[in-house]
Amino acid sequence: FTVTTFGESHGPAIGCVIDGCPPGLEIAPEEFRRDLDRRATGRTRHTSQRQESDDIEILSGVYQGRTTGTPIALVIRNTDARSKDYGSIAEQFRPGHADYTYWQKYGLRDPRGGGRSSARETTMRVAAGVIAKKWLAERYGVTVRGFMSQIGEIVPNAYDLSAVEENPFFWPAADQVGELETYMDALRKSGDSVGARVDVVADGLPPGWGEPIYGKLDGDLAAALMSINAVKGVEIGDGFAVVASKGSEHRDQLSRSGFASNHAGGILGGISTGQQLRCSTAFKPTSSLRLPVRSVDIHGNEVEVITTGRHDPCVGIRATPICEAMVALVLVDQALRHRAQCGDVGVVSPRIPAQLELDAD
Ligand code: EPS
Repeated sequence: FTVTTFGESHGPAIGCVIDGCPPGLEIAPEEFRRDLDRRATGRTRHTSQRQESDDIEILSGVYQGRTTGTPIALVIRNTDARSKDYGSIAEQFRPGHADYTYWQKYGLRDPRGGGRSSARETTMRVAAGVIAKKWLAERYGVTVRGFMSQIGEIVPNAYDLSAVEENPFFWPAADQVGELETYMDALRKSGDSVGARVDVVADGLPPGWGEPIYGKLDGDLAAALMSINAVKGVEIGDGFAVVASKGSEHRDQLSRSGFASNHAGGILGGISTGQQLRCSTAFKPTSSLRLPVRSVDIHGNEVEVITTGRHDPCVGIRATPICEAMVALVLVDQALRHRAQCGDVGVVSPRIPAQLELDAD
């Protein structure tokens, strides 16, 4: 199950090709709507105000509403690019932006909307993720859900997943939404940006997905999540907190009724345990700011850069569906690989209880 995307933020269209999708999955263009809207710009005042309808066209791989097993090509036309916004910085490097490395690597770049390095690229990851999520749910009953777990210094005071879709931040604590709105309004007015953390949990995984050494489930998740623009860190389970923990605390004890805790995040030795999968992704603050900053241009002159136009004060606000999509894509791939090698032995194991549950005590 491989996905490649194509297109630039201000080109005529963006798209993706999904190779290796199992045949027979029912999929219709309208099924992409919900997740594409969750990720899109211009839906609330807390994100970039670019207005794209993000209507998907299915070009191939689906016949009479069902996947055929051949490559699925999806495309979305860009309709609201304003390339003049980039006129003044076309030859300048925004500090903290891929402008600099694209130029150093290729010696040329499409500066309009950041071209390929724009968050617009993530639209097609989300579209591919819609197919992955649907297959996981239908074939294995696996659900993949995300939420924002930090914005700046603010952390949730509760983890209520039913609150997540009821606010523009994917925040799991309803009573903090007002505080977040005030924080984001002040940040936007100041012209600055802030980072964020997004968690994803996947439930219903059988034990056995993932390869023991090369192609570890956690390795694939880290690579997939790290490949999202603006990501600077990925954690699995307790993540970097393991550094300060003792082995006697970290080990997840087993009993006849399952694991007593889940510090490992549902993965041991690169293979799913059958517990909830937990991962966390850190997004840096957006680098396109209207606050002036020192830099150089492509000719080596020192310049002051001011970015105008429409930008996200916190790109992490739109990242929850993107992280969900990347996790779902990895899980589909690992499910297919596991099935190819072992059949569905991980679903109904002949050796141990199939689905270990957290001990109710
Ligand atoms: C982006 C800048 C803005 C965002 C864009 C990401 O685009 P523009 O400069 O064209 O107004 O709106 O995000 C999207 C269009 C999207 O769909 O995610 C940037 O600098 O990365």
